[in-house]
Amino acid sequence: MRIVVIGGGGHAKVVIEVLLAAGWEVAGYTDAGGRPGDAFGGIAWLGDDGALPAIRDQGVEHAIVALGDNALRGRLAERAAALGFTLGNAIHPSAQISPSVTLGRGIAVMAQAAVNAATVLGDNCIVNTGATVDHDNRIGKNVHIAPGCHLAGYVTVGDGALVGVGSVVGRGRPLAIGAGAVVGAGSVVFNDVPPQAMVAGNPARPLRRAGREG
Ligand code: JB2
Repeated sequence: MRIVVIGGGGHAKVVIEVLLAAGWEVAGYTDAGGRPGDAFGGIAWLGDDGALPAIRDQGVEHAIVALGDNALRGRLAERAAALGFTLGNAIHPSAQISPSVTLGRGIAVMAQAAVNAATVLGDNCIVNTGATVDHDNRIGKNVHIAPGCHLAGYVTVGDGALVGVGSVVGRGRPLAIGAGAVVGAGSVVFNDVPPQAMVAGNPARPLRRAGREG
């Protein structure tokens, strides 16, 4: 199946390699800052996002937004869907995903990640390299679970939240990270995090309010 990648930065490099490893045919990528002749791993820059309608007309049915910014990823995914693309999932072959997991669309699950029983992954979320998401989690839309995070069972992560690299979340009973919240790298989260809050440390404590877009 053919897919176009929206974004051409660091995250897109990883997504392109995951797609290729998973057997997708990558038609190319769009990027706001590309130049003619740009390519990564043999995958060519096709223009900025203004090229997407023509790419769709050429028969490319799938797209994935490969940008780390949660809010921008969500907006561009909506635009791609409005152009008639089906949002595809980039799941690395080494990722372990339980058969009872519910997957949305436009999701990236990177190498060595694990997602356990009865968890739900929302549209356009990222479960990054080596992260583990245990049973009965509810991961919202446009969430980023960064590399090396570990989420215990019954964790809810609201839309647009970022759980920073190497964080540990869970307390053996339900715990909620609110929409748009930011958990700083290396944090240990034992308590609920309010929407739009920014927390960090061990145990994680509030730093300040996050911006409107998390
Ligand atoms: O509207 C846009 C747009 N705005 C910026 N459409 C498209 N198609 N591309 C856009 N861009 C492009 O996103 C920029 O021109 C740039 O090439 C790219 C962002 O690249 P960067 O490497 O700065 O960020 P990233 O989102 O690919 O990766 C971040 O998030 C990842 C999860 C980095 O922090 C990574 O280190 C991280 N692993």
